[in-house]
Amino acid sequence: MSGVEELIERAARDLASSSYAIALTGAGISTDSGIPDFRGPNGIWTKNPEAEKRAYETYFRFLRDPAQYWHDRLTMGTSLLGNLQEAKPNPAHYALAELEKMGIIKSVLTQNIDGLHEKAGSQRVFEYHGSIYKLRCPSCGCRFRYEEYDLKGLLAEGKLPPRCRECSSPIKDDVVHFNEPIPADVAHASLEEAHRCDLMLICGTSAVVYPFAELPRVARYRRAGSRLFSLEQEKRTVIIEVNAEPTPLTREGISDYLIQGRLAEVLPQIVERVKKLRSQ
Ligand code: CNA
Repeated sequence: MSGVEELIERAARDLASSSYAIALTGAGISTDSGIPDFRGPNGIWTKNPEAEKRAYETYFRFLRDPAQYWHDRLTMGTSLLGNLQEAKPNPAHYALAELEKMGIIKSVLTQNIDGLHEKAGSQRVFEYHGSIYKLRCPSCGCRFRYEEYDLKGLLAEGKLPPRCRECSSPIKDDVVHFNEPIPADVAHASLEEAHRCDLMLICGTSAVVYPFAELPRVARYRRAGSRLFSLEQEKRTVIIEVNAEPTPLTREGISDYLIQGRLAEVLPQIVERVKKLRSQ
């Protein structure tokens, strides 16, 4: 067995014996669906650091002038990530959905905004940085589908910005931009999952964007006695990374081991091994 095969076997055994496994995912799980990541060797920020600097302004532009923000969104060019709506899940997304169906993975906490986990069949997904398919009210937290608003009509009638149907505040896209707080509901639910899990499978994230990158640390260093802590989970959380390259989690020893490879190849192999173990 090669080193990677041994680690795939180890991950399958760890998953099969876990009682509350969760997956954390980042842009790397969607590169095989044709969506570029940000910080991999061909990432958007790696190739265009100026675009990253501009992205730090986006949320402030919304706060300063929501009508102008929406005007620009509706009248200017395409997204940096291309046409995300066209993208299809790849074998890595399906593998996580299958592990959930098998009762092993209890939730997916994703930084991705592309909706591909749901398209692959994952049921319990927390979209930490929002979704391209939704709008959100920053004041009261309500979310709406894009179809519920006639944005082009509001633009034509000079009635931007769109307003929340519950509290009338200006609403924005659900995607969380730099400097924007993580919506309270997903922030709270994700923290709870990180406290609760006994296995964390971290897939395709450079683990440098906070507060998401805090979640593996929460799982590693959670303290006995926490309100969210049950006796059953007092053993050390197993933290597995699957990534094309080492990350700060690897280097700081937050993860127990790294399976270095392509997610669309590694995750389906893990699922196959889990199935074999279960049938023995
Ligand atoms: P990132 O910082 O771009 O890191 C991606 C990581 O995945 C890197 O370490 C890569 O080496 C690794 N990687 C890339 N492709 C593969 C692969 N096929 N197999 C294994 N590993 C791979 O992305 P993060 O998610 O860590 O950063 C968080 C940002 C990125 C969030 O705000 C996201 O919203 C944002 N983002 C999302 C998408 C999406 O929704 N698909 C795409 C690009 C960026």
